[in-house]
Amino acid sequence: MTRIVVAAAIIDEMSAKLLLAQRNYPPEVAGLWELPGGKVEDGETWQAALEREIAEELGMTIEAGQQFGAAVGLSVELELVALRARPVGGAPRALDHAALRWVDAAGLRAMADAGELVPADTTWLEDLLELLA
Ligand code: DCP
Repeated sequence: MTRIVVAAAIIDEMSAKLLLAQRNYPPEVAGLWELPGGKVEDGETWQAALEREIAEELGMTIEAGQQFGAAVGLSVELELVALRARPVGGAPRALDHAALRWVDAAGLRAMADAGELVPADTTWLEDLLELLA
């Protein structure tokens, strides 16, 4: 059975900035930046899974919303989907990542152009730029 990995586009609406997280592992993607998230557990909604993963990895509370963009097949077993999210409590901390960064649309495009995003997440570039516009 396919397992779903959910990833969060956490957008601060006041500053129109998106939260990116720099991966520590595995070596192929270490140093690259992603929308943070993780695997959905059995019986969990996508939104609940994402809220749990973000609390664990970033120590912050979010409200997860609707899916946007296309789903990305990562392997035979894993499919990656992106959900919109709103920060509701706490400042993010890199508990599981190398670093965190808030980027505006120009910053996101510059990082994509420089090849600094995790490959799968580049699928959502145009959708993310629209969310930040
Ligand atoms: N992934 C991705 N883009 C994201 C989030 C995840 O391409 N924005 C990929 C990386 C992994 C898979 O999804 O191949 C699972 O992501 P996790 O961060 O959950 O991977 P872990 O290595 O942490 O898995 P585990 O939770 O089993 O340790």
